[in-house]
Amino acid sequence: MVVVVTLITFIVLMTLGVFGLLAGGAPKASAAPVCNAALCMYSDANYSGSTLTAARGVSGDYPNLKEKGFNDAMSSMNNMVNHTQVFYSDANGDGYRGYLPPYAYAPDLANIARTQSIFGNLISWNDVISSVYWIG
Ligand SMILES: [Ca+2]
Repeated sequence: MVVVVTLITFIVLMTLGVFGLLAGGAPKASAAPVCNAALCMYSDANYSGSTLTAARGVSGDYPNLKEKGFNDAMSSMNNMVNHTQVFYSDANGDGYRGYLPPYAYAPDLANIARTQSIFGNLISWNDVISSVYWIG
């Protein structure tokens, strides 16, 4: 009986999302690892896989990520400085444009919408970024 009540309580709490809230809720800023650069870009979600770093300013711009072996590869990133980073789906600042605000973390670009298909499906930023620039 105790097991059944415990199980039902567990299911109810899961349904209410209580464990999700206890685990930290929506923003997971603290989950990001320390990035020893102004910007860190990763080939996998949750700051894993291959890493490409960038300094702040023009020297940290990558107009063509193909030259860095990072074209259409980025799945997470974190911005460690008080400047905005802008990224594009194509090289040389072409295509779709997105922003990573100062000190913002993006643990999974698959969850960030780039556009919407004609059927209404959200199309993400995962594995499409081809250029990045610092602004401000
Ligand atoms: Ca691309």
